[in-house]
This record gives sequence, structure tokens and C-alpha cells, in this order.
Amino acid sequence: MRRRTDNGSANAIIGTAGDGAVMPCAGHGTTEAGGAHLLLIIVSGWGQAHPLASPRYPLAHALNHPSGRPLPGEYADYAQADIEQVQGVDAVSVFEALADQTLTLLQALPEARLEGIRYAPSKWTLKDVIGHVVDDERIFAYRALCLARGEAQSLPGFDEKLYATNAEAEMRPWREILCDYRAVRAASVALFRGFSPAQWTRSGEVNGYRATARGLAFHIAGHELHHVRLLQDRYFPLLA
Ligand code: NI
Repeated sequence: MRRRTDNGSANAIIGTAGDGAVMPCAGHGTTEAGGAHLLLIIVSGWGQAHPLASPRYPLAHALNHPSGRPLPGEYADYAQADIEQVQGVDAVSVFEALADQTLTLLQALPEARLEGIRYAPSKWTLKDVIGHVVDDERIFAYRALCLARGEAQSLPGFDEKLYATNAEAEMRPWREILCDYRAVRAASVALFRGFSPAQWTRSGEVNGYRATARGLAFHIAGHELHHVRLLQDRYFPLLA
């Protein structure tokens, strides 16, 4: 929650395409999943070495040009400390490993007791936090796309507090929030794995600072780690 300041429909399925393994994404009822269904089908289990690979979609890593770590000047100064906490030298590998790690933690939480959990009256609820992490990744991935494609205009910032309030995360089932996390991460991996060395390092202006796609990618990872640490320190004890 620093200064800078969405969803698979009901019954979408996450599983390994073609092998019948499923994990239902709980939703509001009985509507068809629509477009989100197809995306989530493609996303096979995050616990595997290559989460997007499947017999039907053998993506492997053929398209992945390792990003390398971003240098100062490729991300916002305020993100420096969080980015230093990110292990690894390739953003796509970081995203895959981090999804495994974060989902392991979040899926183990007692869903029935999560409603409205916050450690102080003025703080976000646990659902607000994860909703914020997902929104943030979606926005930063969009920014990375723009920079990789050569956007010359300055990209706008966003008011994270306003967004979190209007996200109304408490109204959403926990499982649906986790499905949103998975879907956005899968989209990020699919986007970033296609970047060439030139696209990783093409710079542009975001919210008043210079950035590159790999800088924004590591920012996404550092931001998630930051919030997961806060969850572990401040929220998880409330659920013990
Ligand atoms: Ni934040």
C-alpha cells in the first residue's frame, strides 16, 4: 500500500486440459463461463514445472527470452526495496514460482473464517488485499505491454485506495478471487514469455517515472511478495 496509487464467471474450470483434472471456480450460480472458461482451461496445474504446458498446448519455454534483472531506472524508485526481495533473473520463471508459493499459502486458509478479516479498522480486509494484488498485476502487465510495443505517451497512474474500495472484494467468494489471481497470472506469463530482448528493455514513461517491461514485471513480483509478507505477519495470526 504505497503511494502510487476484476473475473472468471461461475463454474469456470481450472485443470489440465484434456485429462479431466478439474478444480471448480466457485461463482454466483449457474451461468456459463463464457470466454473466461477457455482461458482457464488452458491453465493447467500451477504445481507443475511448467504451469501452462499441457499435452494440448505444449508451450515449453521455447519463446521465453530470459528477461534478466532490471536495473535502477527501469522501475519506480519506491519499488527498489521490494524488487530486491525478488529472487531470480527471469521474470517468467519468477511469476511461475511465485504463483505456486502464493497459492499454496492462500488455498490453505480457512475460507469460512476469511470474511471481513482485517488487523485494524482502517486497514484493508484480507480479500481486499488479494483483490488489490490482482488488480495491480493486471494494470502493470498492461503497462508492460504498452512499453514493449513502443508506447510514446505517458501512461497514467491509478488511485489504489479508490480501486480497492470500488472493487468490493468482500462481495466475492474467496475461491473466485483465487481464480482471478490464477487467470491474471496465466495471462501475464503468456504475455511476458513472448517478449524479445528488445521488448524487455524498451523504456517508456509510467505514472511519472521511466520503466521497462522487465522492470514492471519485477515490480509486480516484488509488490506481491510485499503483500504476502504483510498477510503472514498481520492477518494469518488472526486466523490461527
Ligand atoms: Ni500494494
